[in-house]
Amino acid sequence: MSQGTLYVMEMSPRSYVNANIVKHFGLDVAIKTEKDEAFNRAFPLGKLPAFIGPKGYKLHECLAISNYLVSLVPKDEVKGFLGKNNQEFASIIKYLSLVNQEFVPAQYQALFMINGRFPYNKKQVDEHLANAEKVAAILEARLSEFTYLVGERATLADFFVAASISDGLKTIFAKPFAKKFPSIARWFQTVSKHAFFEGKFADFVIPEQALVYTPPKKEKKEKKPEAAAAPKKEAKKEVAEEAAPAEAPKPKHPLELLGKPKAVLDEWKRVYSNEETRETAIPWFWKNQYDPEEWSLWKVDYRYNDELTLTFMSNNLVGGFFNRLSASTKYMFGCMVVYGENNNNGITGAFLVRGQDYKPAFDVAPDWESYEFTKLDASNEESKNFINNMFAWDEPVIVNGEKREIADGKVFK
Ligand SMILES: N[C@@H](CCC(=O)N[C@@H](CS)C(=O)NCC(=O)O)C(=O)O
Repeated sequence: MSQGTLYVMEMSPRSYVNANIVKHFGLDVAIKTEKDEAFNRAFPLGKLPAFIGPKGYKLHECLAISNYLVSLVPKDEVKGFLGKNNQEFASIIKYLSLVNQEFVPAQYQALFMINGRFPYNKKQVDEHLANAEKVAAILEARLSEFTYLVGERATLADFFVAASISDGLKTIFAKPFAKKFPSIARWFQTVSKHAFFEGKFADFVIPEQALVYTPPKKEKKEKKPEAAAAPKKEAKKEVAEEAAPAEAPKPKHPLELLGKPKAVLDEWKRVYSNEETRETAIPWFWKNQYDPEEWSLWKVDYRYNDELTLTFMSNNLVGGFFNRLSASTKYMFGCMVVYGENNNNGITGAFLVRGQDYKPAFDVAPDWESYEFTKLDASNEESKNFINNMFAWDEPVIVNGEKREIADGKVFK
């Protein structure tokens, strides 16, 4: 009889450590990477991993699940995975809890602010990094004297902690962290190569440089001529007046000056959303929407692809960019995709923009300069194919002559 179903988020260490327990010990547990109805019914919190066993037994919380999964392994096969006595067992729980509770949240909060997924706040990033390092210091103290965290052989504590720390090691910690905590670095090399991980970290390299926050390059705001001419002592009052939305005339988007185009964008956005992309929407676009007199086409590439790590994070970066572009929704349409795989991906896309210049449409987003803009000529077959492919994103994209699978994407509409 099946021992249950484990629901996981593939790229999350909390999840894949549990999945690897199932695989390593050959448990008869189904692994699901998609939430289904049974999951939604059983787990109102919706967090992964989660487990449903026979007779309606349900578990969430990765540490509880890993404990239960190991308990399913026959005694003679479990080989000290949870320690060889009560004290070792309790010490394993100590490290699991310490890292899950104190280290993992700090590490990801810092990482997500540094890579642009969350709004950046230097003070908070520094606090999170300091908190993560406090935990690292505890691990370092143990590992400077012993090969493993508990006892004399690798246990669940080593696997869980190594997996948890790996996302930070390859991004925000990197070599400077490895130098500061040399025993952790040495231990990570040993544990990550253990059969338990089935080669997951075979190509893992700790980068020389830690990922740092790259602030969006803001353009200097031009002063309004009237404001500049206003006498200084009036300044305070003026600011107060400007801040009152009812009285301040809303500045017009520069593209408003171009007047109404013949083909309104909303119509195209409706067709794109409702019709089959290749069969109907794309032919409609070329026939009814694209008029080179009124619109231009742009290839948009992220400039710092080599800093991207996980594909879902790259896609979130695109999402953030699109949010910041919202003031230009009326004047453009586009799709951006993430191609490649974790730790080797890039962002590219195609946009239709009102007018002949990309800048007035894009510079509403403070991070527009993180992207490169290349004008596309629709009479060129290759450019046209690229645009079609970005709108449909159903085929690999060619990057530097190489076919790259599209992992994810977003539509700006
Ligand atoms: N306290 C839970 C936390 C689980 C958790 O935060 N899971 C994340 C992935 S690492 C998740 O499911 N996030 C998706 C969501 O919040 O919807 C545990 O230790 O297992």
